[in-house]
Amino acid sequence: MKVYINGGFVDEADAKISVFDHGLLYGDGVFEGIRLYKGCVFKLEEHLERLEMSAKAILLDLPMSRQELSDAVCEACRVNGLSDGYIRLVVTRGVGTLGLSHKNCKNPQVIIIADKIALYPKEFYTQGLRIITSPTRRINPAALPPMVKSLNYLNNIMAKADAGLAGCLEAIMLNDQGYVAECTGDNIFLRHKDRWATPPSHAGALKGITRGAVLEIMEAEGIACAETNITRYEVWTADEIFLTGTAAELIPVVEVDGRRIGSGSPGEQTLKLLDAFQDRVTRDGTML
Ligand code: PXG
Repeated sequence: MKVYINGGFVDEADAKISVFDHGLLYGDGVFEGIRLYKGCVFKLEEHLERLEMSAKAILLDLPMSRQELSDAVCEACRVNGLSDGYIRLVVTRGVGTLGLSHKNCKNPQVIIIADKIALYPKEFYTQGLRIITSPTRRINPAALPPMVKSLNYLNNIMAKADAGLAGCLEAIMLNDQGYVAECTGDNIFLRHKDRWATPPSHAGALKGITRGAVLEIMEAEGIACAETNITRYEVWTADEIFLTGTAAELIPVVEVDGRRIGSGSPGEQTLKLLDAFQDRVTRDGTML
C-alpha cells in the first residue's frame, strides 16, 4: 500500500511522522473518514468542506487547497488500485517544540491512507445491533465543539470501551444535559409512529455526511424528520432506530439498554432507507 505523506506517495512502511508532531503529542489536528464506491468518492466535496471547517475552528491553516486535496484523495485510491474502500484523510498540526502552543508548528502534515474497509459483520444488517447508553458523556461544546472532527477521540474511545464491556459494538453518548448526542462513531435516528427524529448538532452530534445524505433522502421521499432533543425515554420507547456513519451506512438497532426496540427486528423503513442510500452512493460521488 502507498500512503500520501509529506507531499508525495511512499510505501506504507516508510509512511512515518515525527515524534514532535503535535498531532501525536496532543491530538492536535483534524481528520475525515471517506468511502469509495465503485470508483466514486462519496460526497468528497462535503467531506473536504467539513475538514476545512474543522481546521478553521482549531486555527489550523490547511496547507493544500480543496482542489489539491481532492486530487490527492483520488490519486491515493488510484495508486492503490482501489475501486471500493475507505479513505482516511488526516491533517496534523505538524512538528513543533514541546509545549501546547500551536504557533510554533509551521508545517501541518497531510496524510492520506486509502485501504479496504472493515464493515460491521453482515448479520447485524439483518438482525440489528444491540447497544447501550454509555456513562461517558459527549464532550461539552464549550470545551471543544463536537462538530470538529479532531484527532481528540479519547472521549469516544472511552464510550466505545463501555460498549465493549457490555458486549456491544456501539454506545449512545448523552450530552451534559442528558439528551442524546450521538453514538461513538455514528449518528442516531429514531421513529415514533410516523415521525423520525435525530439530535441536532448543538446537542453534541457531529454533522455526519451519512446523516446529511439520509436527511436528503427522507426529504425527497416526503418522510418527516425533526432535528430535535431526544431523551433516553424516547430511545427506549421508539418504534425504530438506526445509526448512520461512513463505515456503517445505515445499521438497524433492535435493543437499547436491555429494552427491545419495536418488534425486535430491523425496522421496515430503516431497510427501505438503507436501500435508497445504497442506490445513491455512486450518484453523489467524485469519479476517480
Ligand atoms: N459521529 C462521530 C463522533 C463520528 O466520528 C460519525 C458520527 C458519522 O459521520 P459520517 O460523516 O461518517 O457519516 C462519525 C464518523 C471508524 C471511524 O474508524 C468512524 C468515524 C469516526 C472515526 C472513526 O470507523 N465516524
